[in-house]
Amino acid sequence: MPAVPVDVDPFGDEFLRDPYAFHGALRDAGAVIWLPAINAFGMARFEHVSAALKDHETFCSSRGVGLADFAKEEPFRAPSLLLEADPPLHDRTRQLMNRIVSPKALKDLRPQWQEKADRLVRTLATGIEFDAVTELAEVYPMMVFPDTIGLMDEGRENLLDYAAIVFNAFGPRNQIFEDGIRGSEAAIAWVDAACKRENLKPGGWGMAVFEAADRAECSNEEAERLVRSFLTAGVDTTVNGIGHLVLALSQNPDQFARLRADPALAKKAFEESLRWDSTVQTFFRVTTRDVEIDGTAIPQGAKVLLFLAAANRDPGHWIEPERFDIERNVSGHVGFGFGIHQCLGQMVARLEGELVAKALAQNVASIRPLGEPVRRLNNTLHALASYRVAVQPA
Ligand code: OVM
Repeated sequence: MPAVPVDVDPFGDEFLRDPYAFHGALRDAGAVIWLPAINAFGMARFEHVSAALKDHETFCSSRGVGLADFAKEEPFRAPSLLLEADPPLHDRTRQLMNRIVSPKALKDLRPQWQEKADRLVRTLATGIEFDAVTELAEVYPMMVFPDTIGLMDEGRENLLDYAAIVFNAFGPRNQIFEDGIRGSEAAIAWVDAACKRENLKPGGWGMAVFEAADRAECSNEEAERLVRSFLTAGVDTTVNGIGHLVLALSQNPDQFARLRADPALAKKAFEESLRWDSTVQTFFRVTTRDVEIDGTAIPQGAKVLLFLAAANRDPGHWIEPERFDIERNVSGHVGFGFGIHQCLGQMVARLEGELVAKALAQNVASIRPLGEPVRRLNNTLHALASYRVAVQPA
C-alpha cells in the first residue's frame, strides 16, 4: 500500500502558526503519509512516532534530522556529534556528555537555580502585568544556563539568535530560514569562538568536555563541537518550554489553582506542558532499509518527518489530549524524543521548568492572559515572541 499523500506544507507559515490545527488530518490520513510539499514521508501517530524513535537502526540520524539529506546535500553546519550521529560514534559522545550532565551536577545546581527563579518571579509578581516571554521565559534560562557551561560573558545575547537559525535550518530553505540567516554571521562567529577551550571558564560543563578530551575520550575538535551542542540545544528549547508552561497555566486557571494548592506538582506541571505543547515539534530520520509500517512501504534512503507534537496529542494514545491536566500520567511522551537520542539536557530543562512552576505557585495568586500570544515562526520550534499576562502577588 502506498503512503497516503497529504497536501499540506508542514513548514508553511499557516502550519507553523498553528500546527495543532493540522495534526488531526495528518494522524487520520494513515500511519505513514506522503508529504508532496517537501518530498518526504511523515508519521504523526504516537504509536509509530515512538516506535520509529526507538528503532534507530532503521531510522537513522547521521543523514541529518532536518530535511537536508547529508548523503546528497551539504549540511548547514558541521554535523552535531550527538544529534546527527549514529552508533558507534553517537554512543561514545553521548556517554562522555552523560557523565557531565549528571544527576549529581544537577543536584548541586538546584539551590542556586531555585533562588534565582524565586527572585525573578517575585519581582515580576509585584507588577500588575508582565511579558511571560521577554521578561521570564527568555530571562530565566539566560540567568542559569550560560554560567553552568562557563561561557564567556561578552555576547551571550547571540545564543538565542544562533539557536533560532539552527532550528530553522532543519526545515527547507524557506522565507523563515532566509529571514533568520540574514545578518547572522556575527552570531555564528560568536558561537564558534565561545566553544573554544581558551574562551571557556574553569569549572563549567564546557571545560569539562575539554577535560574529557585530555583523557583521550574525544579529540579537541570533537570537544568544540560537543560544547556547540550545549549552546545550540540548551537555550531556545527551555525558553519556549517555559513560555508554553506559563501559557498553559494562565489559560487554565483551574490547573494553576491545583498547582497553587500543591506546589509539589510543579514537576508534573512542566512535564504535562511539554506534552501539551512540545517545543521541538518535529525531527526527521532517514530509513536505512526498505521498511513496512502498518502495511505501508517506505523505501530505503527516505526522509521521514516525525511529528513529535502530534504524537503527544494523539487521541489514540491519550485521554482528552487537548486538555492540559497537570495530574495526568505523561510517561512515554515524546517531547524529549525517545530511545538513544532522547534529550541529553532533559534534566536541565526539567529543573528549570519545575523551579519556574514552583516559584509561580508560591509567589503568584493569579496569572491571566492579556490577549493572545504573539508567535515567532520557526521551522522546528513552537516559539513565542511575546505573551502578556496580568498577575496578582500571593
Ligand atoms: C546539537 C543539537 C542541536 C539542536 C538540537 C539538538 C534537540 C541538538 O547540536 O547537538 O537537540
